[in-house]
Amino acid sequence: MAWVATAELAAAVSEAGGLGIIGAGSAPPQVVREEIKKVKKLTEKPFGVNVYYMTPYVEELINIVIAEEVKVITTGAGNPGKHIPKLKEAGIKVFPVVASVALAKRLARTGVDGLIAEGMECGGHVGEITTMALVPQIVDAVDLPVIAAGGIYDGRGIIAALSLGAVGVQMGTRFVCAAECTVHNNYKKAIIEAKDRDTVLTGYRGHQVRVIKNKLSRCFAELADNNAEQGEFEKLGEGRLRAAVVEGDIETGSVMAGQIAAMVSREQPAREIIAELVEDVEKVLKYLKGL
Ligand code: TUI
Repeated sequence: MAWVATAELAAAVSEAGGLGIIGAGSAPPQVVREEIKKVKKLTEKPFGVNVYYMTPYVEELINIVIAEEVKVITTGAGNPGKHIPKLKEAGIKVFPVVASVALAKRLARTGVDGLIAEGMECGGHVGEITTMALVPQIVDAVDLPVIAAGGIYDGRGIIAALSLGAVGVQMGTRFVCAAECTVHNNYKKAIIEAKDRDTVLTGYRGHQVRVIKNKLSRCFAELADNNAEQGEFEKLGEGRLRAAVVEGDIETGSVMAGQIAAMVSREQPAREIIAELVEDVEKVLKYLKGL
């Protein structure tokens, strides 16, 4: 979660028993390095960094995670294949996010440690397949641990993911409303107030981004209706995530959130969210045994 998953949130999640991840997004490499240093001051637990492959800084970011001895990296929005040998040599666990079986199979041959199968219910940059359909296909296609992402809010979602063959889950949207998440309050409020049909896919074909509907998403829809060129989509989207996250511009900013935004009803500390998830999983298991 670029701009959203900062050091404070990553440290709080790791402290609470999860694996906190810093979202590098398209931030300048020096900013990411500072975030990494900040997490190290806040926790001794392992944490990860997500490298967004559409940033122009991929090479620098790879060198930074190696130099800072980050334990785990996840990758998104691209094929990290060429960097795997270098990362593995440095002893880093690598979990690329994949949205298709083809890329999962390709990356499985490169020595990655596992894959994150992300369905299109999630917020931000998405693929085309839902979590329910994608996870079992990837589980069957590779001999690696698979983590499910997209559309997971509570114990029901976690058990569903495990039933599909995943060994764990990645959650974003619910943690945007964690107390430790430093996004602008307007951003959290937009998620808390969202209803089931309030997110929409925006952007150029093949580069779809899920956001909460607003003036910006309507402008994107207009571009799509007019068959605009990719460059026009890029121009409209420039700086819009930062505007929403930092300035709280939720009307003309890009309020990235997944479809489970509708289930988020309040801000909670990360520790409370994780404790609630664990308790909820036990409850769902009991329910299933009673069927
Ligand atoms: O990366 C994400 N989600 C993100 S990154 C992000 S930052 C951003 N900032 C401004 C505008 C747009 C985005 C917001 N959300 N998720 C991981 C993800 N990766 N989802 C889908 C994929 C993916 C898609 C295609 C991974 C690989 C892929 O393959 C490309 C290829 O080369 O085969």
